[in-house]
Amino acid sequence: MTPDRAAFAAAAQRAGFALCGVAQAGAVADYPVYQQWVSDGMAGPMEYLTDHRAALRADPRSLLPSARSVLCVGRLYNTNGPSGSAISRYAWGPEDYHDVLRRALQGMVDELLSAWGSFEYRICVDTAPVLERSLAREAGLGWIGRNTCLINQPAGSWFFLGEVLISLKLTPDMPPPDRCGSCRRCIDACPTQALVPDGEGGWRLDGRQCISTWTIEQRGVLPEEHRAASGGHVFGCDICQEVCPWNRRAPVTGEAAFQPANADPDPAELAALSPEEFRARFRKTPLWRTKYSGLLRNVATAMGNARDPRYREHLQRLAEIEDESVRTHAEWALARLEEET
Ligand code: B12
Ligand code: SF4
Ligand code: SF4
Repeated sequence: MTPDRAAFAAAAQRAGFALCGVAQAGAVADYPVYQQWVSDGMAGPMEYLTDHRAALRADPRSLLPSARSVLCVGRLYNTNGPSGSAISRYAWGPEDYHDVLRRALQGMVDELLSAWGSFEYRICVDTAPVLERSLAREAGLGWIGRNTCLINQPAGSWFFLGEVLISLKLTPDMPPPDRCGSCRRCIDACPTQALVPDGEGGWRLDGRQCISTWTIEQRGVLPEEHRAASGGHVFGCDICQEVCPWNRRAPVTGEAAFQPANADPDPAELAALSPEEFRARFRKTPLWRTKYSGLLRNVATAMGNARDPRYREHLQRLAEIEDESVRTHAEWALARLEEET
């Protein structure tokens, strides 16, 4: 059977993807944007973006030489949790989205294999060296906002992206128009001025300045100015999406994996976790990425920035922990408490 888009759309919907579209597998038009971003040093500590894998992003066929199309999907993760949480919305659920999307994409592929007959494929979710937002834009899933997120007109931007590179040719979709208009809310709201002009009238995210990089990606002791600028953020940052008007009426998902289990944790409770408790609670969630010491380091920073004397005893305990980053941040936080009390 010839591969038809309707069968893909139906399979994507059955697999729980609210958004889907097709991009051609070929040279990615935005790759020069990526190259410029990397050569300007904006990847900061994220070496996986700058090492030998950087060049693979130029064309998805570097991952699957037989690829002719890219099936792009988006999965909603928005729920009715609190805004301004110390934990980013994408990490509230009891399960890691990589596992959820991969499983669902495999289900979708299995369905398409029986409909279309055999084809070669490769599933990608986040970690593969592909320019997911660019491909999704080409596949018509949304436009790139000034906050650099992919935004869909009815769905907003609270969704994950995934792709299946396949060896079959499908008719590609068209990118939608940019609907940021004259809005600048994300740029004005970013507490660290991480959204910077690209010199050509557009905007890009300087990864060295983003709270999300510091609290999720960067290991070890953070520079003092980054500690103070991280505010109450313990894992990631959502500010430039929370202020986006396109997220005002963003749909919510009922998917169990993304329900807000960790939306509003008590910092004192997090600070008191043993390594075993951390493992039991977060092993299957995105928070696992920081590991135990990374989470405690971030909790210590947030406690220092809260300048709440009730955190003193917790910080004193963290200042005794063997890991250098936790100790250093806890000592810094204790000094910060003294500044106010
Ligand atoms: C590295 C990374 C980060 C870094 C850097 C983010 C960044 N903006 O570059 C950090 C740690 C900061 C980060 C943060 C977040 N991330 Co992230 N991240 C990635 C990752 C692994 C690579 C992104 C990358 O290549 N960055 C380099 C820049 C240059 O690329 P880019 O932002 O994708 O931009 C491309 C296009 O947008 C386009 N483009 C951008 N600007 C312009 C301008 C013009 C004029 C043109 C023509 C094109 C263009 O070209 C670029 C190159 O292809 C992707 C997964 C993947 N494999 O793609 C997830 C991904 C982008 N992240 C995601 C998410 C959910 C987040 C967070 C919300 C998590 C959080 N709460 O902390 C935040 C959002 C912060 C933000 N405003 O972007 C989702 C985004 C979903 C969406 N709707 O957009 C992705 C796709 C993961 C996924 N599979 O769902 N992330
Ligand atoms: S995630 Fe936060 S720190 Fe990063 S660009 Fe957006 S508002 Fe700024
Ligand atoms: S806040 Fe405004 S400028 Fe920023 S991404 Fe949303 S619509 Fe675009």
